[in-house]
Amino acid sequence: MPLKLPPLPYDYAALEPSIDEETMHIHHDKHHQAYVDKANAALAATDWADFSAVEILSNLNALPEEKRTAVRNNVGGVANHTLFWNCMGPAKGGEPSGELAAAIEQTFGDFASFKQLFTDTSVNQFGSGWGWLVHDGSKLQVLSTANQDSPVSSGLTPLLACDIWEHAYYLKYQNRRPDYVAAWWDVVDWDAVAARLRG
Ligand code: MN3
Repeated sequence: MPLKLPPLPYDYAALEPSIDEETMHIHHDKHHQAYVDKANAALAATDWADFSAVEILSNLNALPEEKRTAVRNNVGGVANHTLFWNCMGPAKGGEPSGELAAAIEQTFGDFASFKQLFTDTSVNQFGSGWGWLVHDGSKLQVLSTANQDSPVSSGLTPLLACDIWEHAYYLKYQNRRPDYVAAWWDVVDWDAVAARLRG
C-alpha cells in the first residue's frame, strides 16, 4: 500500500489564532500531499513500498543508495507532518500532568525550563527543520533536526514536534519565528504527547 495523506484530525480553522486557516490548508493539502506523492515515487520499484513510514525511516541505510536522499526527505516529511498534526488540537496548551509532567521535571528541572529549552532550540535551528521532544529509551531529550530528518532514523522516539519551516508560519508571522513558536504552545495537545510516552 502506498503512503497516504491522513485527513487533519480537526477543522482547518481549529487552531486559530495560533495557526491560521489558510496556512493549515496550504500546509496540509499542498505541502504534506507533496511529501506523500514524492515519497511514493521514490519508494516505487523498491522493496520498501509496503512498509510504514516509521519502518522505512528506521532503516534508511537499507534503502538503495540512489533512493536514500529522496526517501529521507519525503518519507521524513510524511511522518513528521502526521505527527505534527496529532501533537496539536483546539483549546489545548497549558501544561502536562501525570507521568509526562514527572518525566519533564526529572530531566529539565521544571516545565518552564523545558519550555524555554524547547523554544530556544526550535527558534535557533538554522534554516528549515523541526524542534522535538523525544525519548531515547531511558530519558527525555530536546533537540532539533534539519530539513525533514526524523529522530526515528537515530533510534529515538518522537513525542512532540514543532514544524519550523517557513511554510508553517510565514503567511501569518512572516520572519517572526519566535512569535509563531510562542503561539504554538497554546495548541499543544499534552494528552496526545503523554499517550506517545506511554507507548
Ligand atoms: Mn511543514
